[in-house]
Amino acid sequence: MIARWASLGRAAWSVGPMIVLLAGSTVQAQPHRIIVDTDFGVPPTDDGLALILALNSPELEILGVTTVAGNFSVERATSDALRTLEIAGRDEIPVYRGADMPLVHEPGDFARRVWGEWWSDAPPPAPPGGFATTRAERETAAEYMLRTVLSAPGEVTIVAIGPLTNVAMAIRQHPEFAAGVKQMVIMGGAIARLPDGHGNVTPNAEFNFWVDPEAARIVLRSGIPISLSPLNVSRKTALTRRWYEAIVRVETPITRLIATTLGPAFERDPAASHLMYDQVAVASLIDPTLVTTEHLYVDVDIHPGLNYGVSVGGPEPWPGAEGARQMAVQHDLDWERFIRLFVDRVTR
Ligand SMILES: [Ca+2]
Repeated sequence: MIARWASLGRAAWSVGPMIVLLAGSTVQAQPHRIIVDTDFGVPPTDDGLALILALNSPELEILGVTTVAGNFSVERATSDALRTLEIAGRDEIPVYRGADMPLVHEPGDFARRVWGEWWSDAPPPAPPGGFATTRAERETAAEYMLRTVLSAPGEVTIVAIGPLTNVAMAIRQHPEFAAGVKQMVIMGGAIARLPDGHGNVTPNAEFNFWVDPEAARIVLRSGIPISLSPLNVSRKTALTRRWYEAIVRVETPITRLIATTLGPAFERDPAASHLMYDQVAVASLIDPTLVTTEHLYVDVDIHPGLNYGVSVGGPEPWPGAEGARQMAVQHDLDWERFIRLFVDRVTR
């Protein structure tokens, strides 16, 4: 009998090793069946590289890609996702267009000045090589998530690497959705209690949660088992020229794309270094032993003003966070093993 990792007795986060020992031999467990929910951009954006990592990893089976407004408009996220799948030769994977705006957050002058074009209604620019010949599906992202999860309760994992608008809408649309999701890996938040926990869009707020704080709070409070990949762990990464060169040394359609889109940055500045936010979230599902976690209650401030979109984590609930749930918070990373896995997979 193959031991199910879910029975290994871990609390809020139950992903164990994908390889189980059986009578002295190693056996590949079933791949995680995942939906990738993303504010996508063509590689080398972190979403683009994270999707390539997922595509080339046998531990993961991508059921569908859902898009959301975040780094870019949802229209650009969608056309870039379709084109990237086409370049990767994986355009059989369906893409579902999601929310074009956060649940509540209205874009102001600050939003238009800082990073991110979630508010933009400009037509998407053509991705490298032109728009994909494939189209997004007719269903919305939330409809697709609902249908997929409710038809296979307890089997589908959502890897959410953008604002959480689509997932919050699915939770709101059906009372059994949250209980049906097997687990989520979420890139989002910044936890001041742990090292490197400052924000990246406001002093304390991380971008994904700040774009849609109300959605983040709905998802974090939903009871779905969550592994949170906040800025604390993203900041343990550095995609430098050394690793870029290891990638483009291998010739594939994807590495040629990366050479085209990332090469100029290293030509301008050989010492450039890029954080790998969404790639860590995906890698932590491929191999949970890559990250160190601490179980904390995490909640998100949805009050307009100073702390809008700020995530706060603590060992016990506190006044104002009575509805907060405990989750595994990633805060450290085995960098060498992570980057070697990343380069190996991206160059396959
Ligand atoms: Ca993202």
